[in-house]
Amino acid sequence: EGTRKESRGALIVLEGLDRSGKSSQCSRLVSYLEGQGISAELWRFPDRTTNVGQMISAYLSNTSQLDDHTIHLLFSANRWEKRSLMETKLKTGTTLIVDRYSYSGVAFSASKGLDIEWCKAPEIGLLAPDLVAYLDISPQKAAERGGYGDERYEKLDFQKKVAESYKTLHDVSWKVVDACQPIEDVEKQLQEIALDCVIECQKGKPLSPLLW
Ligand code: FDM
Ligand code: MG
Repeated sequence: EGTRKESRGALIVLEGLDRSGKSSQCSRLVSYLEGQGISAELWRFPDRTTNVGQMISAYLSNTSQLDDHTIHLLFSANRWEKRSLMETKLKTGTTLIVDRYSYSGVAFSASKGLDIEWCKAPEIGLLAPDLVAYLDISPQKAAERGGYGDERYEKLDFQKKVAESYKTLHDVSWKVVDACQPIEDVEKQLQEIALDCVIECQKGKPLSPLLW
């Protein structure tokens, strides 16, 4: 009835280097949650389907060149343009499993030498994740997995810088998962921490803005 507060969904973000297994773990996690009767959707940033996303995609595939600040703000704009839909989904009870978010935005741009505080500024006021799971793998191990594509940033030297930038962003609330374990073990750990998070949100943990 009208007075009963529906429980909200959780905003769960997976971060990590390229080839850390984020994308496959995100889809496995969505299937798992759905199997538990939890409404869940897979999201990813950049979201290449929007106009801004197409500009980002062209930049990543090296078909366009953009100033480092400009592309940083486009990545941020790509999150801002999805913010209100994100809030609606969460408030109507859908859990979002998000493949990369603001932390990728800051880690990748800071790795090019941009001031880290400048990088964080446009992210302020986006929705704060309820959980950040970091799939931890060394840049060397990730590179050994093969499968780096031809996109900008998919190079060992740059990934080493990104790994260092992620380290400066880590805070105690992050759940660090060893991404070098067998894929099923990584999956199990993510299921446990995600389910705990979903339950916490169902119990009324408030949705809050990202503040850093
Ligand atoms: N990336 C991703 C950024 O540089 N900033 C961002 O804000 C985001 C979300 O884009 F190299 C980088 C990270 C990666 C590239 O991401 C494309 P996917 O996950 O490989 O599509
Ligand atoms: Mg990639």
